[in-house]
Amino acid sequence: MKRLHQFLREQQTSPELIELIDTLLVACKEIAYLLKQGALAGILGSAGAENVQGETQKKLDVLSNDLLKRNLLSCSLVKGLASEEEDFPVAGNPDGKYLVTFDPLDGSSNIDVNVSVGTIFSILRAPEGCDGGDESAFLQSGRRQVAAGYVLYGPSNLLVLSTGKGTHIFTLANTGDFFLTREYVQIPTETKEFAINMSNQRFWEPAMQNYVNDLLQGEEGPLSKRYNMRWIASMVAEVHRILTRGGIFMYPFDYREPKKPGKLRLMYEGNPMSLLVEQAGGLSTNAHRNIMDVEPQGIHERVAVILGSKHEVENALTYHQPEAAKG
Ligand code: P6P
Repeated sequence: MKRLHQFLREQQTSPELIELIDTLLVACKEIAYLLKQGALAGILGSAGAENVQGETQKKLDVLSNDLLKRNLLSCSLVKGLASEEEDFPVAGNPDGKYLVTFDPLDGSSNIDVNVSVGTIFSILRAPEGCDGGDESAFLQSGRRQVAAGYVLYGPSNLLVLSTGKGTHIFTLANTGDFFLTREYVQIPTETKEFAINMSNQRFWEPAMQNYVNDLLQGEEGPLSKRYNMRWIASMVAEVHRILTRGGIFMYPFDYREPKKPGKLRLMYEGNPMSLLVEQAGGLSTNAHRNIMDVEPQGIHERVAVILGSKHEVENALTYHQPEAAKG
C-alpha cells in the first residue's frame, strides 16, 4: 500500500505543498481522535456562541478550528488563513507562499447524533506582496486552487485530495499514515440518486421545483427512471457518496433568504468540492456557471450548488435555461 507522501512525490507535488498538506493533516488526525472520544471527552454539545454565519457553534467546531489554526500558523509556508468559524482572515508568516481556507467541521449539527462530519480545505497561492490578513488576498476563483480536499470522519477516516492531477482517496491507518486506497476516481456520468433537503421545496425557484418534480415522477415521468433520494446534512458525506457511486447533490437558491445566493459557502465548501468533483469527471455549478468560475466578492460568500454525475447535472441545467425556467 502506497503512503500519501510517496503518491504525492510520484505526482511531482512540490515538497512545500506536501509539507503544508502534512501540517493540515496533523490537525485533522487530532480532530479524528477527539471525535472518536465523543461524550467521553466532554466535547459534545453547543459552545454557547454563534459564528459569523449566525450558526450556533458546537464545542467541536471551536476545538477543530483552534487545532487547524494552531497547526497552520506554526507552518512558515502559510501567509494567511480564512475559516468558516473566523469573522476575518488570520495573518500567518509574512513570507509565506500559501493561503488556506477551511470549514473545520462541516456538518457539525450531526456530531451529537454520531453521524459523519468532515474538514474541508482549499489551498491558494498567496499573491505577491499581499497581506495574509487581508480579505482581498483570498478573493481568487476556484480555478486558482493549487490543492483542495476533505477529511471525512466516518466509520473509517478518509482523506480525499486533488492537486489538479485527479481525485484520490486515502485511508487513515492506526499508525497515523494515510494509505492510497483509490486513485483517479471517476464519477459515473449517469445516476439514479439525488440529494436535496426536500423540506425547502416551497422556497425553491420554479426551475428547481420542476426538475425535482420530474425526479419524483420516476419511470412514469419525463426522466423515465426510478430515482432514490438521500440527505445526510453533511456535505462531505454527500460528496463522498457521489465520488464513490455517482449522484447529484443540490443546495439551490431559495426564497428564505433571497439576498443570499445559497446556504453553502463558496471559498471553503463550494470551491474545494468543485475541484474534487471536476477532477473526477463530474460537474459543479451554481445553476448558471461552473462554481470554480465564480469571482468571489467576500470570504464568507454563499453559493448555490448543483454537483455530481455529469449527465444528471447537465439534465438539471436544462430546466434552468431561460425558455425552460418559465415553466
Ligand atoms: P440543512 C451543514 O450545516 C451544511 O453546511 C452542509 O454540510 C450540508 O449539506 C447542509 O449544510 C445541510 O443543510 O439545511 O439540510 O441542515
